Amino acid sequence: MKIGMVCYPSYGGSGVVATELGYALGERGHEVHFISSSRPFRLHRYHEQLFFHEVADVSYPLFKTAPYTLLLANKIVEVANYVGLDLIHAHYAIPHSISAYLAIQMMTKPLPLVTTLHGTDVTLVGAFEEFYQLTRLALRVSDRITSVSRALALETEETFGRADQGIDVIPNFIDPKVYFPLEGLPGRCRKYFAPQGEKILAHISNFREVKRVVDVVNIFARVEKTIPCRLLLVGDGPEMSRVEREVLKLGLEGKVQFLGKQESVVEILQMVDVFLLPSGQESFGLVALEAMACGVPVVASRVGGLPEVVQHGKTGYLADVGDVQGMSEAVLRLLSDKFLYKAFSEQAVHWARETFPVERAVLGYEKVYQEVCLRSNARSRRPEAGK
Ligand code: GMT
Repeated sequence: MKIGMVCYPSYGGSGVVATELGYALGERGHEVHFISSSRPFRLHRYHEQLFFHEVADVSYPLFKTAPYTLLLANKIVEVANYVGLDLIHAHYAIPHSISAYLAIQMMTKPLPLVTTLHGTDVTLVGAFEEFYQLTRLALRVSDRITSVSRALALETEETFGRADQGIDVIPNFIDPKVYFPLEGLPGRCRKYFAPQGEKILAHISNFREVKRVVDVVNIFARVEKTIPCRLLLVGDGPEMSRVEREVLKLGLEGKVQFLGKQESVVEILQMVDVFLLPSGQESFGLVALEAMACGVPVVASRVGGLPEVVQHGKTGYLADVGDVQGMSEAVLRLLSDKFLYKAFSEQAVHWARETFPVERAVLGYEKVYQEVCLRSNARSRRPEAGK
């Protein structure tokens, strides 16, 4: 199949999922055409079945900002005509499914549209009154809707009503050939960050308010009073200044390291002891899965899709949003009992590999693609009414 993959290029789980799915589909012989404002950040390995089409950025005195949704729609039509796409797979309803829908209206042979919901498109953006009708339209005009967790599917149905065709849950996934623990070996840079053998806690995100990175710092502050440890903060975003101020306020500057945006996080995860994800909302929490696949237990909030990803009391611990005390106690429990820690670490790897393998997700998406294409072929063969 020739698939038009529309996604955000910037740091974030949805772009990672679209890109990794693209590589896996390429391996299975499909042709994948990424259409985005710039090259998705994980699309760096050459693959003969993968292509990238950049959406132009035009400036014109009348435009306050470039109308990206329209430019994207135009690009989708160009790519579809030129390469002969079989379908469009939009990651994120707003604006990608809307652009794809507009593009389809411009085509002589309309293509099927698959939309994957990643979370903030429904829980935050979609629920804003300003985007509500558009998100509803995106859901209605998609031939198939997939969601990355059961919680998100449910929330979508609660917010927008039940979609005619229902929502297929295809959980996010990992490739264990990429995400694996460094058995018995200390991570490469562990000595650099924790020279006295301190434990390492870590958090990776885009530092948006929803990630509650200030909670991460406060959890760390409580843990390090009892157990010598270091905190690695990976990523950047709007909350960065607030987080830096909190670190200074608590006098933790020698113990907290800011690593900024990193393209590959596996080397970091492989040297970490506990991963923290105290988000206020999380439809899945891909980075928690990546951490578990590297043998790192996760302490996270009991919210959204996280309980589907982290097994409370087996691969990590969950606590209520904002329960800094509960989360720090959970970290201390893990770090002060080496038998418990080993069991959690092994269970995390096993759970991540068995429950979220890339192969299962690719087969799930392939099935959805085949079904929408079959249905659309049947539709185009159907004689028009009255003829
Ligand atoms: O979490 C973010 O801020 C980024 C966002 C994205 O669009 O990349 O993540 C969402 O999609 C990821 C991939 O499906 C999920 O793992 C994240 O849980 C989800 N984020 C939220 O729901 C806040």
